[in-house]
Amino acid sequence: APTFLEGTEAMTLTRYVLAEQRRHKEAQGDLTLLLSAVQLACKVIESCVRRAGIAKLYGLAGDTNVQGEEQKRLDVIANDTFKLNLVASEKCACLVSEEEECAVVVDPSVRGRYAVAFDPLDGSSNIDANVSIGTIFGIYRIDEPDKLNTPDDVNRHLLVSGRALVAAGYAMYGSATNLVFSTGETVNGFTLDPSLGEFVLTHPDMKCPRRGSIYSINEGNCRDWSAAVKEYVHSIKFPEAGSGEKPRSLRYIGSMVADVHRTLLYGGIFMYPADSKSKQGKLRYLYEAAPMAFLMEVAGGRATTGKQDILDVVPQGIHQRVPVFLGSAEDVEAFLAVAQRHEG
Ligand code: P6P
Repeated sequence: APTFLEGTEAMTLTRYVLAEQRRHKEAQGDLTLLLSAVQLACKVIESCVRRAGIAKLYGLAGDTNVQGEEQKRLDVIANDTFKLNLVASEKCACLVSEEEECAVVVDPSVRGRYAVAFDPLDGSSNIDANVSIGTIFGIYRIDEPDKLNTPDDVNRHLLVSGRALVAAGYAMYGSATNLVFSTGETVNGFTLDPSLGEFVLTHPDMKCPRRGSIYSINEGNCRDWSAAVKEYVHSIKFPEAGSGEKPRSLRYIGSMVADVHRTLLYGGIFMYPADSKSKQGKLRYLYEAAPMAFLMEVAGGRATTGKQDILDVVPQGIHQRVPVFLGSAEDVEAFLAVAQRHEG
């Protein structure tokens, strides 16, 4: 087709979300507008991340600038960007951010009926090495938004299991910029086309392969793993003779969005277990584990703490951590069989 048609044929994220809204007659368009705010925030963060290296060179980001002013670090910029766009959508009642100790209650004059838990720039310690990093978000509906007056009120509404999620997703700032999200029926992946400034549908109806040939874990912690994790990892590195199994490949990027995105596409298992150093593991429930578990389950994968489905956990605090084992259903179930044997 002639090039001028390119921009008109693409299924953009904006068109996709509007089509989703039309498919749900009862929808009033609030989630559409909220997702539009999320999309815009991810585009702004993407632009900041892309420029950070050069900006830092000129002392404009993550350093002191020419006036000697302390520049905001990228994750603070990302947090401010995400928060301000969500508040500006007037669809949020409260926000929980990895960067904010307490929940943020939105002013009643611009309050909506959704709560968003987000990690504005997960993996930001990797940015100087130009490793893929990302934004993770989970969206909940708040039934009585006018009853929210203090962060404790928010806690009561947000300290619920991930089964209450109405949508979740992540943006990944890698060699391309992806935005992967679901409202519960299918998982769809979009890629930012810089020439259009639009996210374009590139991965419709993503399904996590039933089993994979990759395992993803920080082997540097193996001394502190539980016996079950040690046994499971050993079993996939040294398959029994005659089992017909080949040793798995290890891929560990150290940036959750990148490790989960690869697991969703290629299959395998991503693990961040609890260990003797971190009794609850490292990853946070509300804005890392639960949103990724939501996506994995919709895509046909599994996500467990080793004791229960991640989505069944009811967090006790907005920054609670949980052990994470997620990915291909057969691989996660093989780990669970080992874990249950050690529990028993
Ligand atoms: P470790 C990044 O700091 C992060 O929060 C996740 O994105 C990532 O999966 C994990 O920590 C990596 O942790 O201990 O292996 O460096």
